[in-house]
Amino acid sequence: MSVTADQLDAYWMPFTPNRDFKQKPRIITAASGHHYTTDSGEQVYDMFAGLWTCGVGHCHPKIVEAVQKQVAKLDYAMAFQLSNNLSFELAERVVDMAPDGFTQCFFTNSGSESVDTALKIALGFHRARGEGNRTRLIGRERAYHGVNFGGMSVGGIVPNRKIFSANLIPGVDHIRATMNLEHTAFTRGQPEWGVHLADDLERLAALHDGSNIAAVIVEPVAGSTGILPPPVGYLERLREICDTHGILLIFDEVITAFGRLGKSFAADYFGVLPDIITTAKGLTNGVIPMGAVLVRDHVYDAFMHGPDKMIELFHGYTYSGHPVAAAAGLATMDVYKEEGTFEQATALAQPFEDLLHSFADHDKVIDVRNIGLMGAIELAPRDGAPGARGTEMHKRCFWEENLIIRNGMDILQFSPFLNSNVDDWNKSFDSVRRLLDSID
Ligand code: PXG
Ligand code: PLP
Repeated sequence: MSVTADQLDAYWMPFTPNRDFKQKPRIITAASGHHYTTDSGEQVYDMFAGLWTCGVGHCHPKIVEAVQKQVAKLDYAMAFQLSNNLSFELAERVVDMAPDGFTQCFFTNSGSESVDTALKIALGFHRARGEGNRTRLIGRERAYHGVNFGGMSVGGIVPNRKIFSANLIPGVDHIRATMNLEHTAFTRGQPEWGVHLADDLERLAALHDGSNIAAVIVEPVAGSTGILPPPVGYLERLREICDTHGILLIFDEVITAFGRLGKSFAADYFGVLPDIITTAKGLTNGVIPMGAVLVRDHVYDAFMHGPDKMIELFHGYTYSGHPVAAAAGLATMDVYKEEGTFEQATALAQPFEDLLHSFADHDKVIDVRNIGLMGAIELAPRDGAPGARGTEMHKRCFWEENLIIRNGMDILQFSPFLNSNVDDWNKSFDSVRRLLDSID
């Protein structure tokens, strides 16, 4: 069942060079477990677990069954002033998994919506406490926080911001990214170098006065921009500075939540407690779009004043807490527990690290980085053609090796399943090496 050439036109694809793609499309028609089926019937191994989404594999029978049952029972119920039973159940389950003190869960439909929701909650929190002057938001260079206006503004990816530059939200500043190949190349896990970069936040607090800053948002491990594990002590230092100045700390865990580092949340993995956590992706194993913002009690409590018939937060989505998505989420939480998914991920982190770092001495490789089940191999760019080598690797892995990897410019990225088989990885990395040896 292939897409015909004239059917390719109407779909404006996201984050894709449309004209190039449509000359030679790569189209998936089915998936099961760790493999996709292409429109030409090939089985392709998925080394990206969807798009960081499908940690326990594609079309997991338990999640499929839950969704099928739910869609026939309750398709949708009005989300404002009314709700469905499953959204309450899922909120409770997620909050139970979260670090101590996280008591509330606000549902969204994506990571981008989770980020904009979290930023709005941060602003509302301060205002509710009589600190409406705290409006400044701090992000970080190289950060990805989705594509909505708030997330784009605190984000630090230049091409994503470039054409919107005049219309980004005002009052945003950025601290520096934590990577510097001179100091951190080929580090396994967290680099020893770079804790001082957290002091950028102290500098911004001195510049603007800390009392004007609402929140700082960081990915505990920067994902999209090529896997940047935080320097040792860095997240702890951010927490300290936030405490000194009364700034809320938001961890954007759209990628890192639900087992990617072998724990429920990166906050647990690093032992650093933020005030707000944003999630999506692994919440439903990618089966139905859904995100969630987790909030600590002091943040929620600040809103719970005034007449109890008043809406406390003027914010929400038509599909917040969608019952079919919530059914997928509940089944996903069951699978994580019953199959010991996070323990599986923990056990796989070392073999994954070893395989990645076996590329360290390759002449086209300038860095290898990893933490948990997040890994990157950074290639030297071709002279005058940055990104060309990485893109060619992605395409040739697909066409010649039946393997999905992702590239951001010349950084090859790997987001393996949390329940991967190491034999599949051995084959996949053999494929990567074969191609790396043969390309220009
Ligand atoms: N925050 C973070 C930290 C993310 O990683 C988003 C927000 C936005 O989520 P939505 O669901 O709106 O896409 C993300 C998404 C990549 C890649 O190649 C990563 C994401 C999306 C697409 C590609 O690493 N992360
Ligand atoms: N635009 C219009 C005209 C709408 O009526 C709505 C919701 O009712 C939205 C945007 C927002 O859609 P959603 O709640 O799905 O984010």
